[in-house]
Amino acid sequence: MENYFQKEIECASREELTKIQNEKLKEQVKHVWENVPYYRKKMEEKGVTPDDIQSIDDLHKLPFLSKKDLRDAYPYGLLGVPLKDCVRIHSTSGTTGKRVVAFYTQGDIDLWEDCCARALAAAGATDEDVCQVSYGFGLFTGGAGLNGGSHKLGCLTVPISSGNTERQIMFIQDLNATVICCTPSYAAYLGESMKEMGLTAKDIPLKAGIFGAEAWSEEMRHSIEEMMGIKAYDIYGLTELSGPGVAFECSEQTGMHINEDHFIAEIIDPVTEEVLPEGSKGELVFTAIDKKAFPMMRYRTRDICMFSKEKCSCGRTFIKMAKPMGRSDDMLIIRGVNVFPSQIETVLLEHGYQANYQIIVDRVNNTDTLDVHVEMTPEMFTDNVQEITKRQNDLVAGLKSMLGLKAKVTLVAPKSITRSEGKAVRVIDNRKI
Ligand code: DLL
Repeated sequence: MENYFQKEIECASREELTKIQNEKLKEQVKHVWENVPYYRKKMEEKGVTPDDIQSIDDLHKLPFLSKKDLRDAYPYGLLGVPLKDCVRIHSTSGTTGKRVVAFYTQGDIDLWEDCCARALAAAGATDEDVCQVSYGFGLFTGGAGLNGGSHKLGCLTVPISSGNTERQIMFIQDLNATVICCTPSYAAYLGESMKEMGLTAKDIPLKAGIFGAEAWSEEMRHSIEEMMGIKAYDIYGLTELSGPGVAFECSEQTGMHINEDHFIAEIIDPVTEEVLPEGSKGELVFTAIDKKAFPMMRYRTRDICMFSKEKCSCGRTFIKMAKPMGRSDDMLIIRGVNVFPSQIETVLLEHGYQANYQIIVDRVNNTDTLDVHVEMTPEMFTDNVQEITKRQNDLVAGLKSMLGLKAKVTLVAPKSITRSEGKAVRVIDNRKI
């Protein structure tokens, strides 16, 4: 039986949802107009006033916000409430430029935790479960968000944070953890470590995992599910919009339901900024309609994605987003060809490798080079040069057919690529362009 946290709203009719969105949007536009001079100026420049926004059909009239705006307004320029009404900040893990700092009122945290509780419930969690939260705690939103959601649902919550893999496995076994939350790359690492310790799925009490914060493929899902004997659910979110829980997967596992009573989603053409028709692939844009301290209006996520409005067997009526297919800003352009790291990952997993790889891009004699370092699994590890060459050639052919590009593939020993306890570092771009 499907499990919900807030069934009434999660399964509301389209009419009810639209009514909620219309009302919240109007109120939110008034809120930013009155309290966020930075955004009011943008509206004025576009000749839009709150009176022009009467329903979600008018959303397209509003100006966008982008990462650049967040940088320009750093740190307080987009605050929607007095600082004394804020109770917490979180920040992105970005490595370049200023980090994004997002602010929360107690009410904002409350609705964020509701979103995370919905995600956990959709993965089958109840107050009978022990939920190990192995996302990082601190400025990163993963730990705090899922921790709050787990509390709301009444799970026995284990706020262990990431790292110390042996202790993670010991707690899972000793405390009988049934649900685990972490990045998919850390889940894969945990799975491998369990295998090395001689543990099989039967020795591990886990039944579900909530994995997100980075791209992961279907193949990786199957491999984690098999190693841990669980069902692996995807969860999506970003700091600017609270954190995890903007969208979450249900038992159907065919996309993530967007929490539409809190976030209105659009798909735009990243170049022309036009809203694209249903079913198109483009950049995801979100408007947070009831978050007060950091009210993001038409925020350009840079994530490339598409929606599905098909009826879902789980009973939820929220539209679904596909797994993000890459970011418009981490798309590599190699010899003029657009390459997403996720495409390379798909080829590796199809050939029986785990998602332990690194993509190294460089420019030699004015030509881009693409090197992919891939770890062999312990089962395929060998020092037979012929065997390794054959394996490498197979991957070169697979990548050529996926990308239309010749890559150099180097197979490396198991566990020789540095593991991440949070988001994995997949790409090293040495080009000085
Ligand atoms: O990663 C929030 C989060 C924490 C989501 C835990 C899920 C679980 P940021 O650090 O601000 O926030 O990074 C946001 O990560 O724009 C996507 O590019 C990427 N991302 C997040 N979830 C997924 C996912 C958190 N399920 C950025 N699949 C987003 C693919 C994801 N990419």
